[in-house]
Amino acid sequence: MLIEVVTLFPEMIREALRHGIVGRAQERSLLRVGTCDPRAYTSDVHRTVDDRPYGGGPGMVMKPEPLCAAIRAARARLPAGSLTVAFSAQGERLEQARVRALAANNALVLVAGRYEGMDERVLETEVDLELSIGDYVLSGGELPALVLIDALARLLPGALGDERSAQQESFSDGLLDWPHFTRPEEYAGRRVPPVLLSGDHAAIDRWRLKQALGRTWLRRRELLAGVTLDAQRAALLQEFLQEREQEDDT
Ligand code: 9D3
Repeated sequence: MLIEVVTLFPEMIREALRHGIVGRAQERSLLRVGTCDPRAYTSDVHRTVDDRPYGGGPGMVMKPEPLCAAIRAARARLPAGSLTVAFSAQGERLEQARVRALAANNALVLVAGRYEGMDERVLETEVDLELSIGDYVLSGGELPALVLIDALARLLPGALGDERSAQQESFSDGLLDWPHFTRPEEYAGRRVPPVLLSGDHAAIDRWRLKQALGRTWLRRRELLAGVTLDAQRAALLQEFLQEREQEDDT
């Protein structure tokens, strides 16, 4: 997958992507991320990329010409027809289903805004899709672009280095994770659930699925609307809730 990020802070993008799974995906050439800085497409001595908003008010707006030139230069480095995605607080909320859909593209231009935003005409003429990562105020689109790149990289075949993802997906897709434990067996006066030490893999799978269902019910009930609870899962959730009531009584 080829990605070009249009940004006034190219170092912020490059630095962040050196680490972990995304860094390894780039080393393995599963992913290549380039950057394109609108400041390189200015012609005035001050290399101006922003200007005051028409109509007045606080803050500055990204000027259309250098931003647009950078987007076009980024696009020219990629195969024809690449999708252009801009990050703004006005965009549609990014969710895993959208990440999966975007992972089907072999090239993307990601546009990270700064200041109060980009001139609306650039969004209208150059951008296919506007995305937000959630309802909180950030300083620009770089972290959102990095969030998308991270989520995309994990879906590239070979990026995780094992088949874990596919296996886990069929088992607990759409649910929260079960609790994880590692050594020591007792920590802070709390023991690891005995079933995890039993070596009974069927019982362990059953316990994990039960915990995943129970935690999803307790913490993110709305997620259960998106998964089908077959008879076995419904029974496991009932078991979880009954065990929890018994714990509350003791
Ligand atoms: C007048 C109010 N503005 C500042 C408080 C609104 C505003 C402008 C620019 C709010 C945020 C930003 C910069 N944010 C992004 O570029 C952004 C973002 C975000 O802030 N939250 C979640 N997702 C995204 S994607 C891009």
